[in-house]
Amino acid sequence: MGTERVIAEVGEDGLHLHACSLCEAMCGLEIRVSGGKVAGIRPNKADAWSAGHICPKGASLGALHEDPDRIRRPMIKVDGQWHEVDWDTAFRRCTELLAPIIAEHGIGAVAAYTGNPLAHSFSLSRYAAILLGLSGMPITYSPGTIDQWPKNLSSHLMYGSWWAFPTPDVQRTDLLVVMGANPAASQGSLLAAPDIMGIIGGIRKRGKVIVIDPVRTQTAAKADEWLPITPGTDAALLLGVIHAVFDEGLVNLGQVEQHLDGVGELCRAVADWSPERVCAATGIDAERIRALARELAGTPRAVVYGRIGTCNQEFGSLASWLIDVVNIVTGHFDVPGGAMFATPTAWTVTSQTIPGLEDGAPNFGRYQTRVRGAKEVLGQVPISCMLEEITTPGAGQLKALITVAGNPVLSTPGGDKLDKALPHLDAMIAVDLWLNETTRHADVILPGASPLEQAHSADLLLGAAINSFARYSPPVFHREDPAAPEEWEILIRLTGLCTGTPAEDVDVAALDDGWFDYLCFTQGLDGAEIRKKYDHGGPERMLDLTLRTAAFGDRYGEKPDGLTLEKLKAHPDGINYGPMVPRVPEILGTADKKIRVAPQYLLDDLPRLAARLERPADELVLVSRRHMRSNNSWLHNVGALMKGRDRCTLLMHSRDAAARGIADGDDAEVASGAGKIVVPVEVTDAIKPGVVSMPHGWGHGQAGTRLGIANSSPGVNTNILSLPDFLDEPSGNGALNGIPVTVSAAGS
Ligand SMILES: Nc1nc2c(c(=O)[nH]1)N[C@H]1C(S)=C(S)[C@@H](COP(=O)(O)OP(=O)(O)OC[C@H]3O[C@@H](n4cnc5c(=O)[nH]c(N)nc54)[C@H](O)[C@@H]3O)O[C@H]1N2
Ligand SMILES: Nc1nc2c(c(=O)[nH]1)N[C@H]1C(S)=C(S)[C@@H](COP(=O)(O)OP(=O)(O)OC[C@H]3O[C@@H](n4cnc5c(=O)[nH]c(N)nc54)[C@H](O)[C@@H]3O)O[C@H]1N2
Ligand code: SF4
Ligand SMILES: [Mo]
Repeated sequence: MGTERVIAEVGEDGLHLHACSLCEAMCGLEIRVSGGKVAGIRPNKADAWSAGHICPKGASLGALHEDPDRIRRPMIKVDGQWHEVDWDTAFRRCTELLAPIIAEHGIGAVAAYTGNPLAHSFSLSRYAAILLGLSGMPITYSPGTIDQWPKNLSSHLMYGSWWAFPTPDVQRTDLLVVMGANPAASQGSLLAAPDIMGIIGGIRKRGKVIVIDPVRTQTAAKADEWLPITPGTDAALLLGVIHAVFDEGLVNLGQVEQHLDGVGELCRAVADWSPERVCAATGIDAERIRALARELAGTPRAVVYGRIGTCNQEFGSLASWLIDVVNIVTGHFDVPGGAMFATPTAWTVTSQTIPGLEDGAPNFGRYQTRVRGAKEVLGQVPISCMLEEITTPGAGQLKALITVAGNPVLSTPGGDKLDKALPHLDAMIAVDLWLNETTRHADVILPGASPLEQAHSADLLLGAAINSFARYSPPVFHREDPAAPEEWEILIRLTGLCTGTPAEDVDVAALDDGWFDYLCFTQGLDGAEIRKKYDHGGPERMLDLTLRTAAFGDRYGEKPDGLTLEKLKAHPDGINYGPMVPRVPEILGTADKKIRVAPQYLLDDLPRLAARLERPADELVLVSRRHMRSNNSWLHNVGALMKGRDRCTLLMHSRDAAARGIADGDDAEVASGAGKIVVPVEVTDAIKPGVVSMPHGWGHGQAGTRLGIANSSPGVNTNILSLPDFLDEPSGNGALNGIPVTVSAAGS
């Protein structure tokens, strides 16, 4: 490999090996530091996982770190003015604000919203669980219910394991069907794979790639075939495919056959759903649907992969379930080249079963929301409920909010109304790095470290990784204030505060030990004994535990060659244990170790889909999209990523535009049952007529934010159009795709 690399110590000039925390591709990076500043970021070709892949976002981590707008010291708001304060003052302020609310109204008046970056931080994700689990807050919110909740639900019901997601084995498949995902932008979701578009290019060379999406995305443009589908009808299409598989005698249950329960019910359930019945609603010919069934059944290594377009929609749970069913009935489940379960190198708290929900029971609605009466599903209620819980007076009204790494004002349905409601809270504490559309409403902002001041190790995403992989990267820089608490400590202090101890007095080490002991207990280990092996607590101790007690771990000496954090640190390019392996039945959490292919809870939702087929077609519906150079709402403050033309546009088919007298670049007014926005139109033929598409995460330029670059190209917030009660009913997930809208030339 040429000359030996010399790796610099934390904070020193020279070469650092790090990893990008922005998406599931988890690219390994070489970061050159000179004069205490980032001099260059390149892909690490020797990385055992990503082997030299990078995208423009990874190269921008230096700009994120150096962003003058990034919050570096805690801030408190007094009489509407922000003041930087020391940490002790900030924690005292949290106590002053929260303690009286809890004393008067109880902990039920406090809620937390924990956002997407948690999934990319081994530390935040492990410690957020303390806040969510031990603070006593009865209801907490997250973007999970505008993301993958339908998939959690189908995995819970089918496999008795709510975070076990069948992952397409893209490295070894010869036919990939992509539904409602655009990896060319997202780089893969619930599919951790480095250079996913390179892998897809490889599938095309040896086989075929089909994209089912209302938009001819960059992924579709690079595929063999694009099947434009009517938004929200994936479940109907999949039922048609499964019907054809049974009808044409193509069923092949493969090696999981003996582990399946409910195949008879499945066969009866799909009997009514012929391709001929669903073709009009889906917009895909019956013959094409039958041919798809034959292609899938006839290709030894084939797989259907569905992602956010199949979740964030009216029938997300049915679609999530049926994607797995198609893979099962065509012999592409738990086998190389099909849908497989990953073997994570470290386990996460999400692998724990929720008490009362063992065995994949549909035991939901254990509590309801106060205002809407929305039922809890897997411990979450729809995020759109948070607004009404703040604005509706009465016993149980939400008086205080803690946000951790989230920007619900831009990211969630009705964010514009949330924006108006947040100032009415009695207290709001934000754990965040920027003064943005949400955090501007806080009373206290507690900043964590920049991505280059944090150690990195893959976490949640290992559960959907195409190779079993582990890597630990130390921070590149020390924090400016070496005494600043890390985010895990902030979360522990807030947890303590919720349970009655002033934040500044919380015994951080005791809570950390208690949580560690509990995690040890779940592994059959005695925490007090195990703790003796460590001279410090915190996330690294937690990471070591979860590595050592996972599939490749040394189990504290039982398997001397096994993985430990120490060993991982000696391999800065990471350790790759190779591709996915069959895991049925061992992975199943169902009592009888069977896969439930036809859960009654989901069968009960079929009449709702049948009613949808009878509904007259909407004139126009809105779907969402992502762009390679953004990351939900929070990368728009990086100049290098904002170059080029405006990305916050409405994509509209030329026929639909012409019918409304709209030309490319014109401003249009888009209206839904929830609100109205004005946005420039990009006229195209790369979208199904009757569908328009907008990116989310825009709508900057709000007074009181500190986002110099983002605010100069603000865009508009598409979630003003999202309907708070338009849901995938079984999971409570928001339907942010398929929203009926009208579009007219602005000012007409
Ligand atoms: N660059 C970048 N990468 C990201 C993110 C980002 O914001 N920017 N966000 C990250 C996050 S949080 C996530 S969850 C992932 C998501 O990753 P992906 O699931 O790949 O998400 P998108 O790129 O939005 O692609 C969703 C596709 O679904 C299509 N679609 C909409 N409605 C329907 C429908 O009813 N049926 C079908 N079949 N398709 C439909 C849309 O047209 C779109 O092309 O990306 C992650 N990666
Ligand atoms: N219309 C529409 N809306 C959508 C979607 C869609 O497809 N369409 N997708 C949805 C999806 S999948 C998701 S996941 C959500 C995302 O919803 P959110 O998680 O609420 O939104 P983000 O924009 O990811 O906000 C991340 C926040 O974390 C902060 N942050 C970044 N890094 C760190 C860190 O290390 N520590 C801390 N404490 N804070 C940090 C940022 O400043 C920002 O405030 O958006 C959803 N909204
Ligand atoms: S954002 Fe780009 S560089 Fe970072 S992990 Fe994803 S693909 Fe890699
Ligand atoms: Mo997401």
